[in-house]
Amino acid sequence: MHQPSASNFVRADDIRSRFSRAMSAMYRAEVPQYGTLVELVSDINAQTLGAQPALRAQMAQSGELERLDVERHGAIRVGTATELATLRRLFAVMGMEPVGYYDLSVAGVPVHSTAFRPVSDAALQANPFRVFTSLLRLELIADAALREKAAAILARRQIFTPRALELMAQCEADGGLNDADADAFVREALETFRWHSTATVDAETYRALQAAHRLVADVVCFRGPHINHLTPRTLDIDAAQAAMPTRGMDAKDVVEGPPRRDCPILLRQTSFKALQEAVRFTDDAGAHTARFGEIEQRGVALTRKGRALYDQLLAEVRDMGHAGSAAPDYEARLAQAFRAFPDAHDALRAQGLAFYRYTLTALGQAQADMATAADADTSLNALLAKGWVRADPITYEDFLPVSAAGIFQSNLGGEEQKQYQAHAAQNAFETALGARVHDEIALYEAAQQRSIDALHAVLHGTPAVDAA
Ligand code: OOG
Ligand code: NI
Repeated sequence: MHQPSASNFVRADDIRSRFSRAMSAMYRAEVPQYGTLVELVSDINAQTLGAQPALRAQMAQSGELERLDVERHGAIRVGTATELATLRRLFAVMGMEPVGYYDLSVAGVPVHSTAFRPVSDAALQANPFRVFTSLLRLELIADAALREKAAAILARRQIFTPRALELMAQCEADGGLNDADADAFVREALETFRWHSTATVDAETYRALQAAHRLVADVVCFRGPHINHLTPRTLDIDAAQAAMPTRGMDAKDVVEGPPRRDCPILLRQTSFKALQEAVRFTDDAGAHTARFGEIEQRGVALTRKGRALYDQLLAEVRDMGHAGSAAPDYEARLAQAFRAFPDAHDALRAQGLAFYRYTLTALGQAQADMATAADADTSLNALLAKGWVRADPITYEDFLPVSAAGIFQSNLGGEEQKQYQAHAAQNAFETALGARVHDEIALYEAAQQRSIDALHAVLHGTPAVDAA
């Protein structure tokens, strides 16, 4: 009988780091073009850091420099509630919790999604790796016979190895995994995300499901939810986008998300289009298109007010001429519309559009040490004005539904335009998941508030609550 002992447990953050490293190595071996993308990003990051010594110094100081080359996210799609709920348990072993609900049906993609990610400041700092996880909405397949067939095919598969299931249960029972078990867990978990070049269905079934939607075929016809992309962080996404073709990559047409700005907000993403790969159906040879490579650049997290402004401006641009992001002047229109979004941190903060982490400066610490602070005006604005406190942008750790739909398109050859009469079904998603998802904006709000409470605890010995 094994003797669990908390002191021997590997930290969940470390298991997540081991897992993301193993995924990266596997995906580079499986999709060589992804390795080319990683090299490109690393070259562009080196150039950017070379040209901006201040950025390099700041990143070195915060510890970000050493983590620059670790992957930031990946994505998978599953077919059943049991698969989703078991993934929740698998990711929990690595300290990843479901955050956010994304309804992609509005964009013509028959899935809804969450992101499994670390939640605490310390865990995000240790390794922010996340997995965007989509659940197929079989009810959106119009043909009842095909829908039932898809459900029956999915019901027959087991996407987790027996040992992975055992280790999840062991971790839940004991509260952790020791070093050898953690390594075994990573090895076994990896099997779920591996590519299978043999489909579980015949060519005709594949074609019928593909006609319902290409993503339906992708989810239903294989033994597991192959990882469909990984995403490193770039320091200059426009330069990387421009350079992709010079290294033989077929880049998607536009960078998703906000335009290039002085103060980056939310998330910008682009990818090379999914590759056509040879597969074997049970009766014939064929091809399948699912796997690609993506890059991301993150900015400050927005408040509900900031997010509403973002959504409104983006909708204005996309509604013009109903061309979405396909129109040739998209970038110019995007930049034009976003002039209405303040582009200085002072303004973003003062107008309550973005979240910041407040810390005491050396000057503020000196005042606290001399106990002169207790009598002073300690509203945040006063503290910032006096230079006792600094405000650092809180990074956006989540995804954007319109952008995600644009990234999904890289799988769909661009011509797939389905319309679904569906609406968001967060309750159904959470029932399948077996848990509620975190409200992402509440998490940023709480992170900002923790930083404010910590300040006031130092300045007064008691936490205060004023956030403005
Ligand atoms: C997920 C697409 C969404 C992102 O970065 O927005 C995504 C998928 O293609 O399965 O990964
Ligand atoms: Ni992605």
